[in-house]
Amino acid sequence: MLNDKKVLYSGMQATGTLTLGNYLGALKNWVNLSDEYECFYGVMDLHSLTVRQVPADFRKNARSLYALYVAAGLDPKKNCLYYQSHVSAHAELGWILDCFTYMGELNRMTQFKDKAAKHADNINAGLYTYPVLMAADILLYQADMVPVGVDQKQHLEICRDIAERFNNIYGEVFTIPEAYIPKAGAKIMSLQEPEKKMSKSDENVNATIRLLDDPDTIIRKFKRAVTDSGSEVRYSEDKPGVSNLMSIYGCVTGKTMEEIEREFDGKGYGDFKLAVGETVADELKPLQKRYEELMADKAFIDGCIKENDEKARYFANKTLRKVQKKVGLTEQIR
Ligand code: ATP
Ligand code: LTN
Repeated sequence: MLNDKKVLYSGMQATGTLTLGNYLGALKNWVNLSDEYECFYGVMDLHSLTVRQVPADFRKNARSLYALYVAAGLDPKKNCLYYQSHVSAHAELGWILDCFTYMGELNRMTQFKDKAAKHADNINAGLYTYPVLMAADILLYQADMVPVGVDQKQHLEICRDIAERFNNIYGEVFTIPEAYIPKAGAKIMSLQEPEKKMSKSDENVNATIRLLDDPDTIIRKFKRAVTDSGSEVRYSEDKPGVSNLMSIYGCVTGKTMEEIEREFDGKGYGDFKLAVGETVADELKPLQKRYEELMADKAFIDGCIKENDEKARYFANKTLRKVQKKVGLTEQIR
């Protein structure tokens, strides 16, 4: 790298407007880590194609995702924020790594099983090899660390296995990355079915808080959130609904579960849900304002994308060339 900072890599799919889960599990931590590391954050548009997309909506979602990265506090002059599909090395290394990944390994991936069950009419090969493309993303930039929510842990493990296998054959080509999974917020659950993770492609509007929801909508959704029997605000396994709301509140305010229990001692679910709603709405206000400004400034966003795509290409191609050479592909005659 250009300096001695360690490298951080992460990204999200452009499959819909980000949820509070994406924010608390990933984006907020990215911002906190962005000074300390040399950071690359991708708009993972190739991964998004594993589920059928409507082209016009998909383009809008990708752009909106890019603007949300910036609005959340990632400075595009310091962090490399780019589109995955604009760097062809991802697909190229993805193919090579496919040849170093066993079907037995991919058969164990729980995300594949979940998505295959959800999209039974479109169980495509991309969905199956999704983790290999993800490994290529990370390994191209020689990332030391990958901040993600807990649902991505298994993908990080297979990425490490592929990298180690490759290094064992060809020498130290890839840096072996570590997952960074936050202690709080790593798995925010649906507001309607608290046993399921909050997911941006959920069709039930009341199940997710979107980062672009207005304050009234946010408060209304929290008021309607499914809670458990009883009326006590207490963190426990048998109270998944309330515990999820407490995790959200804790993540945003920095308070511990005990502090929250004390704060709402003797108060009912109604007061608690209202407090969570108001706190989340306030947290998101500055991000939403910045987002509107950015979406109105086409030239600025276009300039950032162009500059960062080039930077990403430079680093990614360096690794790709090395890999091509190692496996014995012949160099192009220039
Ligand atoms: P989709 O519904 O399309 O599968 P998603 O909401 O699961 O999307 P991803 O793009 O797969 O979002 O994930 C982006 C990042 O957000 C990842 O780091 C992932 O671990 C994290 N993340 C997603 N959902 C949650 C959640 N409910 N809680 C915490 N982190 C999450
Ligand atoms: N699979 C990830 C998105 C993703 C990613 C990556 C995250 C694609 N490539 C590389 C970290 C590093 C998800 O969040 N669903």
